[in-house]
Amino acid sequence: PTRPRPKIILVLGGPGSGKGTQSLKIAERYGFEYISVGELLRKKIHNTSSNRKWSLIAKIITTGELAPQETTITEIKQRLMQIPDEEGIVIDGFPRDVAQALSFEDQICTPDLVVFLACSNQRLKERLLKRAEQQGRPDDNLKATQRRLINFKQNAVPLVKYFQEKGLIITFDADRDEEEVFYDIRMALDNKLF
Ligand code: UP5
Ligand code: MG
Repeated sequence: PTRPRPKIILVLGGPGSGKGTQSLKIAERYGFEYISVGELLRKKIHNTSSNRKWSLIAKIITTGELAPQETTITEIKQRLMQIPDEEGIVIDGFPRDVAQALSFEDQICTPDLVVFLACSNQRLKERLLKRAEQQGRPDDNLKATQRRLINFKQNAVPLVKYFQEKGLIITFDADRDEEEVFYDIRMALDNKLF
């Protein structure tokens, strides 16, 4: 018999909402593959030197704006093709808006579940500031952070509504402690996916 296709879980939320943190926990708990789309783009930039297209994308991301949709989807597709037979795949930080959600469904598939990490602006800022001190991603500067927050605010409501209408999204209060958030995610996933 052919294997069923892997379960696809999208993890969405503002910058600093804990997408990476919670996605990794999901991947570990359920033995799923993990893809961070931001990381995918940053790695590509790092490994592609003196290429006009990717230097431009590097600039876009450093200012906190979104990379071109088709480029992002192409990268996701390529990454998905490298993944062997998996039970599930957690995709962190994609789609960023409704247009991207439509393209994802068109070109890849309809997700099985969307996890939305709802976080107050104050918390998002605090966490990004703290991480900037520890690691310092190129887009963790003040200006880019503001841009990321604004873009997120603009796109989040229609995006959440889009997945809500499809009955695919679950919202979690992500202002809380990492473990508390994950406990609720785990309960929801056990219930919805298995
Ligand atoms: N932390 C996490 N959870 C916590 C909790 N519950 N309590 C206290 N602290 C908590 O967490 C952020 C920090 O907070 C960490 O220090 C963590 O320990 C702590 P993290 O899990 O890293 O949050 P995350 O939501 O992943 O934050 P991130 O900054 O990665 O979100 P962004 O959405 O900004 O980053 P991403 O990598 O997804 O995208 C970066 C850029 O890439 C975008 O701005 C865009 O330019 C580009 N991009 C696209 O163009 N298209 C895409 O599809 C994707 C990305
Ligand atoms: Mg992240």
